[in-house]
Amino acid sequence: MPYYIVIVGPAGSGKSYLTSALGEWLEDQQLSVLRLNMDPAAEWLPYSPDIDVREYVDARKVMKEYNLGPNGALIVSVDMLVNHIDKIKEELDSVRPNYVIIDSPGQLELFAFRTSGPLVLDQLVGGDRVASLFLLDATYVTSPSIYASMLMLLASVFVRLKKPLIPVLSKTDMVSRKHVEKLLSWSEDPLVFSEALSEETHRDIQLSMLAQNIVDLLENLGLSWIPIPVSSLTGAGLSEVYAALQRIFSGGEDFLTEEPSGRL
Ligand SMILES: Nc1nc2c(ncn2[C@@H]2O[C@H](COP(=O)(O)OP(=O)(O)OP(=O)(O)O)[C@@H](O)[C@H]2O)c(=O)[nH]1
Ligand SMILES: [Mg+2]
Repeated sequence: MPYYIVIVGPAGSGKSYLTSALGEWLEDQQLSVLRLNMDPAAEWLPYSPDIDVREYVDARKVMKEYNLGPNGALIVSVDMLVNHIDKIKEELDSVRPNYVIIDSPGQLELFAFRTSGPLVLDQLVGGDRVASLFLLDATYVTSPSIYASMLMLLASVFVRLKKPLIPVLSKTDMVSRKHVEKLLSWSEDPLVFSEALSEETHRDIQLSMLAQNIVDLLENLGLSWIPIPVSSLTGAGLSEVYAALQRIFSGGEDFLTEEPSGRL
């Protein structure tokens, strides 16, 4: 059975580009990949999806038909997907790839925090092994407080999706090496993170304590919070992402899925 990789993250964080880059990387390792676009509102994708939910529900049509705004249309569209799950699953089962990469909808909160998003995902994955990649956009995480809020968002998404979750720092080719190193230093040492947060917030005691509280929360949830730096443009970090996925899927052993099939 395939392994499922669900790519989640805030709007514009690089989900679709990572779907594309990771898909190509896996195919380079002679693994077959099925790319599933789960965003009914996607206008353009940097890859050609093997399964596309827009063929079942198109948010643009829903918007016109029901006189809704973009967010309302996305909510209704994801709700409507529930009715098409059997067909989508049938499409999936007919291919039997090694990996299924699911590119999730742009509006994270409409997907993860409402009822139907996680429901659709659970029905798609069934009992197969699954891990999610949570994207932290390196161009966006520019201060300790943004980093803190992103880690809390990561915890919230984990609580909703209930899938093993790997934090990934996306778009690292767009920022300096120094910026990436600074970010990693916050991740690797709660004291450094705490000090940075304290400095940013002019020594606000409660906010300074937040760093340790967040680290404790993530630790208690069994989550790693040290992101893997990647670039979908250069391919940097993709092998580390693969290794982290393998650790989840197979307890560290690097083996193929049970029924390896040819390239798609
Ligand atoms: N330089 C660089 N740009 C990237 C990378 N990943 C994504 N981008 C750019 O970031 C923008 C958003 O990327 P997407 O992959 O569409 O992001 P997304 O999370 O799928 O966006 P939504 O689905 O709209 O929420 C695009 O303009 C990409 O060109 C990267 O690794 N490097
Ligand atoms: Mg996208």
